[in-house]
Amino acid sequence: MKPKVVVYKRMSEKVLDYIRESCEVHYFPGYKEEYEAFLAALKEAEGVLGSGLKFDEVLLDQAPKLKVICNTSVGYDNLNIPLLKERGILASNTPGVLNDTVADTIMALMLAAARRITELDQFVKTGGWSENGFSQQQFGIDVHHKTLGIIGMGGIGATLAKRAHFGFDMNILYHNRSRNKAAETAYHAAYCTMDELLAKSDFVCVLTPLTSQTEKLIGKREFEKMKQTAVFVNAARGKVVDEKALIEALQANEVLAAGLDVFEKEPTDRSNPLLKMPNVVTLPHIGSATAETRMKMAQLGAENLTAGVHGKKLLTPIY
Ligand code: 8YV
Repeated sequence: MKPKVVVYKRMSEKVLDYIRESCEVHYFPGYKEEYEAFLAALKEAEGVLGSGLKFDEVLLDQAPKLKVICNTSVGYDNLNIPLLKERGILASNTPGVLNDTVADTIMALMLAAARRITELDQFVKTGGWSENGFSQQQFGIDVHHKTLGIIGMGGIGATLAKRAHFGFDMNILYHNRSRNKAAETAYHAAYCTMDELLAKSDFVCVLTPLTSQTEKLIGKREFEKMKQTAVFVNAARGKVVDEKALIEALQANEVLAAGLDVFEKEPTDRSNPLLKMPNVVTLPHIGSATAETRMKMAQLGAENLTAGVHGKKLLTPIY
């Protein structure tokens, strides 16, 4: 008999067929709408594949046969790792395969915010571009040759540093729990304290995972330390930033602009003041969302899943 697994995220038939070769797949791409059936399947499941669902004690109690939880994301703030370890449940994520795509997204946010791309796009589309051209008030700022501060120098951070260093002649500063010697050598990234990074960077990009240590890592104090001309980019998790402090910093012109792929509450409330600011470029948490990369993430997740339920070594285990 094939082991039962639950897939709770939309996946291509190709990936589902790969899993079906060795598992009985219970597929709930819209699990919230069919939660009862989803819970019933979870009761029998030995493996789970998807992203974002919070596996807390209550949910884990509903899944007594679970051997492995596979995230189709690099972040795993949805998982309570000590609890999973205690219960002997394995876990995997999808590092590496999304580095290039997320780094591309961050460059896009930096460029869009600095060069006012979305604002000027609206200007053209709403007929603001007249015979008089456009005003100097609408000029942006350069990205090239500026200083980029990266908070969290893991795989995505280093891939961003590569683009910024080689493609845009940027000077790279970084702050991280540990030194990233490879990025120091390859992209001349200079390790510095958080305060030094905040004070010297023209672009500040936060890329840390969300943990109890990084929650609200960037708040009032940090925004005050940044240059008034700084562009702030968050492609990590919304909760790494004190969103109220970001709003206040933008309102008080303590920073110039922001590029945000993530928010404290997702989807965002339409009442969120950030959505009304022309100097804030927003995306709906799509850092890794290209057809090619999401396919790679799903396939890697599927390979971890089948390995885990068949007692084999995970390809990209979290622990
Ligand atoms: C997604 C991400 O959240 O990998 C991550 O940590 O933030 C994104 O790629 C997404 O869950 C993919 O399904």
